[in-house]
Amino acid sequence: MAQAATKETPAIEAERELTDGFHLVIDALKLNGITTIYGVPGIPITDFGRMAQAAGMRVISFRHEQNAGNAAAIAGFLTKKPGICLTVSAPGFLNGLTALANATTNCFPMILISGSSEREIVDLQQGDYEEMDQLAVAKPLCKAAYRVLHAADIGVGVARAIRAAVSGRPGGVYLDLPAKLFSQVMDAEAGAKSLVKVIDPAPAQLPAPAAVKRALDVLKGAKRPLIILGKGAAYAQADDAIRALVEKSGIPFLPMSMGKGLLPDTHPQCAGAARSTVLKDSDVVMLIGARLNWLLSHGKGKTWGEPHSKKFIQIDIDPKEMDSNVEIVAPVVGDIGSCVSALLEGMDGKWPAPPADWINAVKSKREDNIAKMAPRLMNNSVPMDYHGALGALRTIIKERPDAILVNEGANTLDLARGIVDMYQPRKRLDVGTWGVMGIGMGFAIAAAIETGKPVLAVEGDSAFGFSGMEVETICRSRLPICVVVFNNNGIYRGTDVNPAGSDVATTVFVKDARYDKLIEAFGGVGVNATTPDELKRAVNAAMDSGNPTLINAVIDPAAGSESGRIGNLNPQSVLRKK
Ligand SMILES: Cc1ncc(C[n+]2csc(CCOP(=O)(O)OP(=O)(O)O)c2C)c(N)n1
Ligand SMILES: [Mg+2]
Repeated sequence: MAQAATKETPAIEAERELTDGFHLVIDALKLNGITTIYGVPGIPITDFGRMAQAAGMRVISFRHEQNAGNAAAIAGFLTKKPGICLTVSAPGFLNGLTALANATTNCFPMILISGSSEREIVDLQQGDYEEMDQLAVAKPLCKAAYRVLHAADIGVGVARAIRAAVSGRPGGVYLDLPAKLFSQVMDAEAGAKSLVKVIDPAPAQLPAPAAVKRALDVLKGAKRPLIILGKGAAYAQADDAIRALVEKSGIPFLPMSMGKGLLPDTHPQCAGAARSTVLKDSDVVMLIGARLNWLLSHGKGKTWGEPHSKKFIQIDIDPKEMDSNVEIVAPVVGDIGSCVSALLEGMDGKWPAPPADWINAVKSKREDNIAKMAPRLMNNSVPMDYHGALGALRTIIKERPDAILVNEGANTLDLARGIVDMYQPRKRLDVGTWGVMGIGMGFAIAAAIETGKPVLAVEGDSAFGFSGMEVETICRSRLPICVVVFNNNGIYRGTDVNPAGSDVATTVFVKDARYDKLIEAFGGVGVNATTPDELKRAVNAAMDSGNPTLINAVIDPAAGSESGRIGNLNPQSVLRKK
């Protein structure tokens, strides 16, 4: 081999010793174990995508950057490594930015890498192709934003982006790579040396022993304790320790939407079906990776019973989270795995069980509510209502607990959250902190790619529309994704009428649309399901075959309610009531 090499011309040898920006970015990502990119090609990153594929990376092209960004974000949530979204300049960047901001809000680690136009021209606003000062635009919307101008800085730039995304509270990072950077050339050996393999990108952050003791003292004094598990707890991948803590304490737990499945929803301590009772009547609440934001009514008001009647313990990696809405009497700051382990260690052998009257009160409320719901879930009405259709899907997830459930919509979201029990951690992926529509197909695609598990995406017909074109991406990549569109002819309901003019009402879509036909255009399987039995059969067939499938589930247009379960957040006009 060495001999053959010496026979080559000096020109080729010289070329061999050079590298460039394209290759350095690819090498930097690969060196850090990043193997998948979600994006949309175009100037100046088309060749970058090609070269990344040639270098053995998985590069999945989407039909819109927002969906690629959502895919990257949820890849980050599922793997604890930053998901990568790759876009072109200005418009592509902006399309990806919504996903980056959403990832930051939800504490998902991702890196949006966008090509950008010539700095000299952008800075003088001389009108370059897709001119925009992307770094300035991104900054307020993400956790950190960096620009790399020199090939020799690519290693450090990528390292900083990775660290910023996953350390402490995870979030979105923007990495601006100007077009010129990609073709910049440097000596290959110096280039290789300039790369940084990030050591310990998300260092453990241990809680102070005094904070752990304080929390345990408060918990021990509780008469009606409650544990709330947020999606931060799911992200932590400290599943065994969390389960051990909950079970050793004997305390009822309430999972937030994406915290569902950390312990099964059918666990005897699960208070999911007694939510309003436990929030109102508990006296000590321990939050694990859950924030006291709007989803928990900010920790105050009617939902929480008597004012100031509660003590909060909060486990969070971000010290600024403490006291953000109400006083936290026992803050435990650190990474969730370390905090939960420290709490477990601090619970001595005979930790007292919570008072029996509290446990029994929660249990009887839960059983009442479950019994009340049961007949509704078995109804076979045609057209289907949400309960009948979700009753069928609930059985499917029970039988296939390792499938991933993606869920968005209003009624479709809120009712599925309550009805479909989850059994394993990180299996429920949904609209998160913002209640954003449009995550569906991006989340489903990345979930299938990152985990290799089958995915069931339960989508309101409106919600589906935000990312529906990605069924082509699903078919192209032959992903085991079954999309069920809950088709009630519109947003919340399909029955609104415009009182004036000829345009249809703002919440209403084409009546009796056949979403199943969309996927057939790309070679997927389309099914129209009008009964719970048909729906169940079609989903089971999709999950067994692994074929990309879209089921149009015909739902009674009158079945839903305004904004699902959060209609109270709508401002009201006094004039409207005239
Ligand atoms: C990006 C974004 N745009 C708009 C909304 C407002 N919104 C909330 S739910 C929803 C759609 C609800 O309809 P659908 O998905 O059909 O669910 P349904 O209640 O009909 O089951 C919309 C548009 C949002 N949450 N996010
Ligand atoms: Mg709808």
